[in-house]
Amino acid sequence: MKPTRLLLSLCLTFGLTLGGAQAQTVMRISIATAQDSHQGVAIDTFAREVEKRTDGRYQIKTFYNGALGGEREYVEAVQMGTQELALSTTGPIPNFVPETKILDMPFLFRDKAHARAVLDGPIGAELLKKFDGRGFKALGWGENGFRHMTNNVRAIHTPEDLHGLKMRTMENPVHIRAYKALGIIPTPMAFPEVFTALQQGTVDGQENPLSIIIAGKFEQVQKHISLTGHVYSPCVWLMNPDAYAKLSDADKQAFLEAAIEGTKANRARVDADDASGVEYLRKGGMEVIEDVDKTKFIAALAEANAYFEQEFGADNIQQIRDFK
Ligand code: EAX
Repeated sequence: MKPTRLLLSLCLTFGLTLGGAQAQTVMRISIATAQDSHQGVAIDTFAREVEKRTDGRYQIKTFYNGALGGEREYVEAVQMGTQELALSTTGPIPNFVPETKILDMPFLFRDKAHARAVLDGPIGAELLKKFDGRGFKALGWGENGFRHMTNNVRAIHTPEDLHGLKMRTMENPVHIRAYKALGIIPTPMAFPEVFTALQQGTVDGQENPLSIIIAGKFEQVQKHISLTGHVYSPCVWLMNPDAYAKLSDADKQAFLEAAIEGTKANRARVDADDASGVEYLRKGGMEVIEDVDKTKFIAALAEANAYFEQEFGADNIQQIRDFK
């Protein structure tokens, strides 16, 4: 029996298919790194969990390697509503939600356990609320990892070894101020351009977690890495607030839980990369400096830290440092 025009128009109006099943809503999420990475496994898990937890009402199309632009571009797209979801590091986030800048301070976190506890606790929850009203619904925190210095000029043992190096940085004002204090010549650049810039010598080096260095195959274009661990880099799950508001309460919960599952997979991959990364990069031909005296780097940042205490509040910084 041919469906009547009325039946067809009712289906189109209410998003129903002729079989009666509800039509699927397709959303997009993107990252700047490869699918085979700690961020790739995060969004793949998220996509799978959303579809499972919404009984297929939502399909999440995943995009990798900056296919939808660098982090700043796709974060803007989520804010404008031309893209529903993103997983971004806090690199470009200070341009949208300045309150998060405190998280980007060098040597703020003792280790990953400390950073994860802060982000998963009341301090992290309070910062997620700061995204409201700024054009985002922040679904939760993820992880990029502790950042390390790589370059093609010299092995980095002390801050003095950094003097004069032209290093790519994220477009992050906290990082840029800190790295200048270390004597670096910072060159802010979107991540998709970094490999070529290193290959062509436009910059001497860059800084990123082992997970990024491995996924980005930087051992092919960088000779030296020093495990400075100078900054802990969070990720954040972002959703366009109008897209979030349209979800039923049950589906809102499904998206929040999917982000939690995505972060579990993300953090597990960071732990795996941290465990195997040094040997992997050595085998890939990099000189790895593991015994970095961090106290010298912290001392060289004294002036920058004094500025950060003024900007973020010494008490707020201490509250994070003391969090157990
Ligand atoms: O997701 O831009 C960066 O350096 C970030 O750490 C990351 O690689 C992009």
